[in-house]
Amino acid sequence: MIELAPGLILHPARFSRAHQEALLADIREVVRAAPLFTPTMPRTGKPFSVRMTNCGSLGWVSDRDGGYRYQATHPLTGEPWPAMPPTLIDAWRELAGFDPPPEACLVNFYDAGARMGLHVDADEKEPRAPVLSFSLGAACLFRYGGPKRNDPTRSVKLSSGDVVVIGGESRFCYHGVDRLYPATSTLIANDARINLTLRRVTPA
Ligand code: MD3
Ligand code: FE
Repeated sequence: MIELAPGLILHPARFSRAHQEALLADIREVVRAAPLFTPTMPRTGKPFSVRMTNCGSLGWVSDRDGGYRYQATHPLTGEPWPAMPPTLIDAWRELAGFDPPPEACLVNFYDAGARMGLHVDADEKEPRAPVLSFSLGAACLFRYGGPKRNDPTRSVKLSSGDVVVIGGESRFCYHGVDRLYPATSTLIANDARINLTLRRVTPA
């Protein structure tokens, strides 16, 4: 366990290969029921390079007209999000240190060229709950800074099986994914990466 910053805890290789495979199998089921969609930026409509889906009672979405938000249904199918698999609820109990269960699991699918610009996760209304991040597949270069966009940043490589717990002072800090590293995992084909973030959205 490495404290990258106050409240930002990295657990390198926290999940075994077998557990990563089990998580991936659950996520493939989620994607079958709730296909990946391409979010777009508020106002400009510029597409993200990361595709997304969700499971749980709420899911994070974004589009030009509605902006960033959580909602109970898939933006394209209109169906409720699939249930959160027990593997994810169990992981939250083990790692979050926060009692009420997560409501959303945002699934980020990065193909080889995808990235995620610096941003803050501020659409959740329960600031005491941490965000849990699980990395699967290709490694990435992750960047994190402070609460202001122009605070200095540091970088760390996140690999398949790593868990990051984001809480305390780090919960509302800027962060992003600069790039993926090819040929770093055999879990997912084509040098792709999947990141899962578990979130409590409504006040406990
Ligand atoms: C640090 N995802 O979905 S997860 C996101 O790897 C997101 O896909 C990245 O940022 C990814 O919003 C990073 C790790 C993470 C998540 C939230 C944070 C790190 C964080 C919030 C504050 C500081
Ligand atoms: Fe984020």
